[in-house]
Amino acid sequence: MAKTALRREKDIQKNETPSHFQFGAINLSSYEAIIRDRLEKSTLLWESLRPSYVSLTRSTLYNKVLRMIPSGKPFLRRRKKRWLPPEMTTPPVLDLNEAAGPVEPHYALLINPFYPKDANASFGKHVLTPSLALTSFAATTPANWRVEYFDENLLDGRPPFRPMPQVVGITVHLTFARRAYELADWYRARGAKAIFGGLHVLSCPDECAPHADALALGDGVQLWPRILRDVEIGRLQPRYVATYENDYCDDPPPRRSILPRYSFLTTTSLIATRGCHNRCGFCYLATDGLRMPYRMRRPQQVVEEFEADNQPYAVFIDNNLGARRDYLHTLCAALRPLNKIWSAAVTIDVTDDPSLIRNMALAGCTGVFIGFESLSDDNLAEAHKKTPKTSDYARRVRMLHDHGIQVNGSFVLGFDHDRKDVFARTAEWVEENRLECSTFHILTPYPATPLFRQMEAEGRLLHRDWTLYDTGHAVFRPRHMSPEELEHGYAWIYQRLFSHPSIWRRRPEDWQAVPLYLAMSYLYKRSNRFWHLLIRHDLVNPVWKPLVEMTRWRHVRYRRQLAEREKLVASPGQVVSAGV
Ligand code: B12
Ligand code: SF4
Repeated sequence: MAKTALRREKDIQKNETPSHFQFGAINLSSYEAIIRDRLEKSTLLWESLRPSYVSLTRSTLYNKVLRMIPSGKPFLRRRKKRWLPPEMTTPPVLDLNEAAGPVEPHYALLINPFYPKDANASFGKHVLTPSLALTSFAATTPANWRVEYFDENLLDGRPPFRPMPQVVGITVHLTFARRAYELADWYRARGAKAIFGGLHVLSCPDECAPHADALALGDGVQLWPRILRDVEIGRLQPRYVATYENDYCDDPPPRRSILPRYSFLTTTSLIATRGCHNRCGFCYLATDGLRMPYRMRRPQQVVEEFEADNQPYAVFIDNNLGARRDYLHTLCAALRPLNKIWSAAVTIDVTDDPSLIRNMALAGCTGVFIGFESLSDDNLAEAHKKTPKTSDYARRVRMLHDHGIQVNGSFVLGFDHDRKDVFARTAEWVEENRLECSTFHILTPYPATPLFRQMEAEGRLLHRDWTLYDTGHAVFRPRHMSPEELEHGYAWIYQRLFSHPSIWRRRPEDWQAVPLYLAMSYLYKRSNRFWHLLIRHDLVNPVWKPLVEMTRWRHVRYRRQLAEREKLVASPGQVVSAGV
């Protein structure tokens, strides 16, 4: 029965209208198997279609039902092995026989270590915008120190060592902790002092300690000048601790001048707030020892940083820019005169306030990154995420689209209420609601979070190889499928969302916006064979720039129309927003 149904579906997708297909009135019995399979497994669509089930027109049948992704589809084919350029998987070699050169006093080298890229997702996301981990505290370097930045992910070979820096500052996340240790060991053996900071240092300090001369636990902006002063006087301590409870307005702007400008779509990673009003059990914000109350910078400080970096597009890397709506309103008012564009991560409840969405659009917001996490209310409740009902998500997405704001949806796969149909259902929902971009993560219990403790207590952790805790691997035993099935479904959903039919199905309704949308999508989603070349030859910014400028131009025109008329009539601008 199922085989016949699939064959019939193939017929229709090939546009071969079966002989007994009647225009208008449909012989439902011949399609019953397909319809039942798809409708029953997609409760969301079932609810919307049930009333018209008996009187389906041909186009409804084609568009809503036959094109729906069958729940078993992810598992029909074997997983394809994907080609990866070696420089995207393997870090540059550190020559152990390399002789030590003289150490240059008062020279600090800041390193973002290499991490292997996931071939399922876009390689482009790694060069959208830089992390602020190093530039934020680089701004506090005393004037008598020279500071340099080196990101191993920009494929310029191994970090510099001639002259040998007096201090090497390394940011450490769990996925690249091993590489950070290798780098630190190498530099220390040749006379440099290695300082570690970042999230992994906070969650696993004892693991990090043997590889570093000092650990910075918490806010580097407060600690870095202290550390350098102690190096100067020869009294470096093994641990430095700072909280995130200070007034955020006192922080200097990040030192973006040390970043290579052509290596990113934009160097303007902005941060206006820290913390989040939620405390989801799987989020890094729930890490033991990390207290990050919601703190905001003055909107004018943010505006000045945006202007000073002289880029048309900025990415807010805040955990949740929308946690305080009154603040976001004020920030939007301050950003509006700039005539620039930006994107930010917010929670979907920003749509509770339609005037806020309008103000975001008027201020240049072209894209939001939304952690929907799951389409199951049970999963969200168990993760302690305060969020509107999932049945209302579609209406809220529509509201953002109506204001020319693209939606990059982030979904976590492998929660305890996820069954094997989660992949097809999620992909179907993303396509049905025309999310321009989406990011998927396999549920990953980060060390020192409530989720980690729960998985550990239930004996469900498979290992502690942090390199694989990159949200692209199943590192725990899911409830309703095997780890292999979870990884298989994850690979399938990316493949599906990066496919030509899926990109086309999610195109904007306004045909004038389609060419730009397609150019952005193809560069971002289907160019993994070329990204390493663009990155290595500093072409990332030159290639993206015309598309960004066109987007900005369209958006400025749209905003003007939006401001003039109370009603929304104009066509939206398009830009790909960052997905992490
Ligand atoms: C920008 C970003 C990216 C960028 C760039 C990443 C990079 N490594 O270069 C891109 C898009 C490429 C990216 C990709 C990914 N990311 Co990301 N990313 C972020 C984001 C949004 C901002 C980072 C940032 O700039 N923070 C602001 C700075 C100022 O804070 P900070 O890093 O904590 O640094 C402060 C201190 O820790 C300290 N400090 C840090 N380093 C050092 C070093 C020294 C020497 C000292 C003294 C102090 C110090 O001082 C700083 C100032 O206080 C964060 C979320 C967030 N808002 O933080 C996620 C986040 C870091 N990413 C995360 C993840 C999971 C990923 C991915 C694995 C996701 C995926 N599947 O693709 C990938 C892989 C990248 C990787 N392996 O690191 C997680 C990490 C979770 C964890 N426990 O490790 C985070 C926290 C998001 C989340 N909510 O879960 N990401
Ligand atoms: S809403 Fe997002 S940033 Fe806030 S706690 Fe939950 S996962 Fe973390």
